[in-house]
Formats: sequence, structure tokens, C-alpha cells
Amino acid sequence: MKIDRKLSLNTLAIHAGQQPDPATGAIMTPIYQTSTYVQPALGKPLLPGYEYARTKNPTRTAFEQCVAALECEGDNIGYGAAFASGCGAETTVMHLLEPGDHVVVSDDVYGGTFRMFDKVFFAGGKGIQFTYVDMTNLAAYEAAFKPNTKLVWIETPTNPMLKVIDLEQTIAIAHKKKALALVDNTFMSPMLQKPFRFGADIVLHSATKYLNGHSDVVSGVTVVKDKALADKIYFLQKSLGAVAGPMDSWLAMRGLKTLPLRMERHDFNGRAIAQKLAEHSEIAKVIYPGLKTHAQHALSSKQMSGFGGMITFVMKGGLEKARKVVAGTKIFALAESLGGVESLIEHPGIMTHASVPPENRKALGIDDGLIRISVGVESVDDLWEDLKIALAL
Ligand code: P1T
Repeated sequence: MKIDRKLSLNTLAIHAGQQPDPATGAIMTPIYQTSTYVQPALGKPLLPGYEYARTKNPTRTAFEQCVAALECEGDNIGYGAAFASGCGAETTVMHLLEPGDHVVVSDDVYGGTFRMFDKVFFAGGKGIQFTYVDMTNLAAYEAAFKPNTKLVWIETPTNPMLKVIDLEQTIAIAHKKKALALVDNTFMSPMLQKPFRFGADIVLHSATKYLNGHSDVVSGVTVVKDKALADKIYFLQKSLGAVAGPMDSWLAMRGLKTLPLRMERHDFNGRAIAQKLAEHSEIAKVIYPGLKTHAQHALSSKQMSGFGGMITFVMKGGLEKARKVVAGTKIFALAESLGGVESLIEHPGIMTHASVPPENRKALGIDDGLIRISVGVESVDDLWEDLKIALAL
């Protein structure tokens, strides 16, 4: 799209990276379901880069540019790269590092991210060191740096305890220490949190979640603003090969078109359900950045433009009660994942964070009675009725 004016994210979500197909005028970017491109002459592809579809695919490029435009708040500013999954994006970023490098990681990251760092890049003999730290404690965070720290991995709000990390402060400290700052923005999406405003170097998403939003694609994305860093990521993207396929890219790009609408409703429903849960007698604690009781509520209100649809709560009756609740809902489906239009419920200790050792889970507060919900975009009254019935079982 070639418009010089600054466009709002609502418009960019629908148009960025996309133009009518020059061959037919089709308004939707075609699914270029091809593995290769015919070259008119030896060593002269029709378009630069379009030699083999692991390196470049026009559907993937359109999706990458659309996400980049949303994170960078403008068309043609940043550089997106799409991968076969969020973990594929993470694997690729980790290859920016060398054996002997050190990473400072927020202590409460997605269980699969922890597993990758701990079992593959550390214990797996790749020689990368990690320090997991509660980044809401800035003194502890700063003390975690070593002379060989090259990367800071910030997930905020954290998964599943929804701790909110101060992006401005943590990124400034990372830069003072000459480390790159990566923000996993999966839980908020670019609609509710803009890590580049705080100086992030890399923004990463599991596009499986809010970006795609319809629970029918597994995908991941990185966005950077710096051309030299983008070139390194594109080199790793094609060399490691964990690329997003054209069909998945197309579906995720279609999902992106309604991201602004969906996030508004996730946020609206999330606030309402969190408030109701906080008033419920069977619940010991509700964690939601939008509640005044949240430890970083003031920071959340400043740093995010909404609180989203992720809520964590602890049942007074522990595991036994939690089992009944997660099995008892009818609209909230018992499943891993989040960020789709449909509401999901899960037990992090047994499901998404089972790969986190029990002692770490205990230290983080991932209690046996802890339940995580991803509030979808259904009617909030129907959602609350569903939870209310299950909470009474
Ligand atoms: O599942 P995948 O697309 O590979 O994304 C990994 C990932 C990365 N970052 C965050 C913050 C995530 O939450 C995830 C995946 N999370 C779940 C599947 C989950 O249920 O929490």
C-alpha cells in the first residue's frame, strides 16, 4: 500500500503489506502455494530473492510486512520474519548467539520457552548460559547481568503469573549493559502494548495466539527495526528453515485484519470476568493487570493501552477443586493455547507449564489450584454464566 500519510493500526491491520494482485486485480493476496520460481535466464530470477520458496514467498512476505507495520506503527518501517511456530521464531533468534554467551530471562516464561532454553540451548550442549530472574525486581535484574550477557528475554505480562515488567527500565538497563532486548509480545499483541516505543530491539510473537486469533494456525513472527539485525534474522530464517508456509501465512494475515476489533472485545470481556472472579467466594486470588489488586496495576495502566483477555486465578480448594472447574465449563474449552476468539481454560501446573520443574513452579506461585483462562470474544454474560456454574461444582 502506498500512502504517505501516517495510518492508524486499524487501517494497517487490513492493508499493510498487501496490494491487489497485479495479474487479476484480486483484492486478496493469493496463496502462492509454490516451492520454487521459474527463472527467465540462468541466475536471473524474475524478482530478486524469489529463487526458492524457503528464502522468500510473496504470501509470507505480505504477512511479515503487515505484522511489522503494526509493531512499528507505520508501513515500510520495520522488518518482519514469519516462522513455523512461536518456538521456531525463538529457535531462530537464539542462533544470533554464540556458545559462551549469556541470556537474562524473565523467570516466568511460557513452559515451552523454558524447556527450549534449559534442555536444548543449555543442557543440550549448545553452551549458552541463562539466568532466570524476577524482572519486577529491578535490582535483582541488574545483578543478573554478566560481562558475556548478549540478550535479555522479556515476556510481559508473564505466562502464567501475569507479572508486568517495566519495559522502559529493563530495556534501558539492557542497553546500558550492551545487550539486545527482546520482548515477547504474544499476550498483549501490538494493539495493547508497543515494545518499540520503549526501545526494544526484537519483538517476538507466537502468532498462533492473538495475531491469527482463530486457533487454526501454528505460527511465529519476529519484528526488528534495525536493517543489519533484520539481515541477520533473514539469513538465519532461510538457513535454519523454520519458515511459515504460504497457507498459514495467508490465514494469519486474514486473522490480522480483525485484530483491532478482537482485542477490544478480549479486553472488555477480560475486565468484566476478572472483576466477577475477584468477587467470588471460592477463589483465593485473581491475577489480572486490570485489577487494582494487581502488584503492577499502576505500571500496567501506563505501559499498556488495555489489559487483554488473560486471567489467572487460584481456587481455595486446591487441585481437587481446580480439576472440577476446568472439567466443568462448557463454553470455556479445556485446552492449551490462548488468544483465539473462543474461550479456553487450562491448568498450567499439569498442562502448559508441566516442563517447568515442580520446585520452580512452587517458587513462581504456580499453585496446584491455579487456573489460567483465555477469555474469548463470546457474550460476556454467557461466559460468566459458564464459569459460575463450574465454580459451584
Ligand atoms: O506455540 P508456539 O506458537 O510455538 O509459541 C510458543 C509461545 C511463545 N511465547 C509465548 C508467550 C507463548 O505463550 C507461547 C505458546 N504458549 C502456549 C501454547 C500456551 O498455552 O501458553
